This record gives sequence, C-alpha cells and structure tokens, in this order.
Amino acid sequence: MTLQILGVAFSNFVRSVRMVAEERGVAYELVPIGPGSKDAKAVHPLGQVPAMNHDGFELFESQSIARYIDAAFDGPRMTPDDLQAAAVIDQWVAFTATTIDQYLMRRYVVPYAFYKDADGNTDRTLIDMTVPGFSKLFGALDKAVSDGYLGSPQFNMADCFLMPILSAASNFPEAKEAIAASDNLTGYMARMNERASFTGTAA
Ligand SMILES: N[C@@H](CCC(=O)N[C@@H](CS)C(=O)NCC(=O)O)C(=O)O
Repeated sequence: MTLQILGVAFSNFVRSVRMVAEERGVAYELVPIGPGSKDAKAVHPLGQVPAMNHDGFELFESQSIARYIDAAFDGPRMTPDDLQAAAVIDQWVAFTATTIDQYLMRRYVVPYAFYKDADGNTDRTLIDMTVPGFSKLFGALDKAVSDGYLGSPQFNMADCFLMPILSAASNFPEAKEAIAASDNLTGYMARMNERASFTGTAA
C-alpha cells in the first residue's frame, strides 16, 4: 500500500513530513484528516496531525514519522551515517520542532490566524507577549543558517522542519520585518523557495 500521510496541508508538521517524503522520492497519499477529528483520534492519542500509515503500520509525531520515512525506503538517506553528524541534525530538528514551533507557530501564527476578540478582531494578547523576543530568536536563526542550511552547509532534515514555520510566520508583519532584516535568513528562504519539496507541498 502507498504510504499514507494523515493530516491537513496547512499544518507545518504535516508539510515537514511531506517534504521528507518528497526529498526521499517516496510516493505518498495525503489523507485529509483534520486535527481533533474522530479519524485523527483513532491514530493519535490527542488527535493531533500528522500521523502515518504504511502497510498497516501506524505512527504519530512528526519527528518519528520523518525518521521512519527516511529509513524505510530504498535510496540515499537524508540522515548521515556518521553518529555525530546525525546527532547535530537531530538537535536542529528537535530545536525547531519544539522551541521554534512553540514560539513562532503556537504563540504567533496561530493567534494571528485563529484568535479573535468579541468584535472579530485579532486578539493580540499572546502575539504582543511573543514579538519582543523576535530579535533574539531571529538573530539565533540567522546565525544557524549562515552556512547555507540549518546548522549545516548541506540541505538536511532540519530544513524540512524550519521552512514551513518560517514561511507561515512570514505572512505576518513583525516576522516578515525580522526576516527582511536578516541577510542569511532572507537568502535561505529564497533558496528554499526554489526547492521542489517545498513548493510542491504548499497545498
Ligand atoms: N508534537 C507533534 C505536534 C503536532 C501538532 O501540534 N499538530 C497540530 C497541527 S500543526 C495539531 O494537530 N493541532 C491540534 C491540536 O493540538 O489539538 C508533532 O510533532 O507531530
């Protein structure tokens, strides 16, 4: 059976695992299952996406799915054989999927997209608590991509986690401004915007 990735295209984590599948040349079907839905709860204890089904083998958590896809199929792996090189990539994947996701998606993009006050305007409470940390956060990211990709001169799995977040954040003014002021990040996003695994997973 074709690999199934369960989740919605607008989720940054769904996009990350799709990017890994595309980079590895693995055919997959995107099964449109919404967060919190009955179908999502059948695979994930809290109904989060993404989840995965490969010939009846079910898995959740984007980092686990990404590593499984990288290891389970023929062809050159994204993960280097060298233990320390692989550990450094794992480090950047985890940093992005935990700290950066919390900061930029949960405390910035999600409130812009979904949190409204009684009049239907954006509820900026969480956004306004988050933005003052941007110069430190984007400064760290600018440094982290200074060799070309995240923590490395080579494209790697961590880029599949970072780019969907940066792309979503750049739709909103404070993040857009912070990225524009960061030369390395601007160049990084321009390079990633030409990458088929990124452009091919926009929807
Ligand atoms: N740690 C999880 C986080 C997944 C996650 O937060 N997914 C979001 C969509 S991007 C979701 O399902 N949110 C709905 C919810 O938390 O109920 C992973 O890496 O897969």
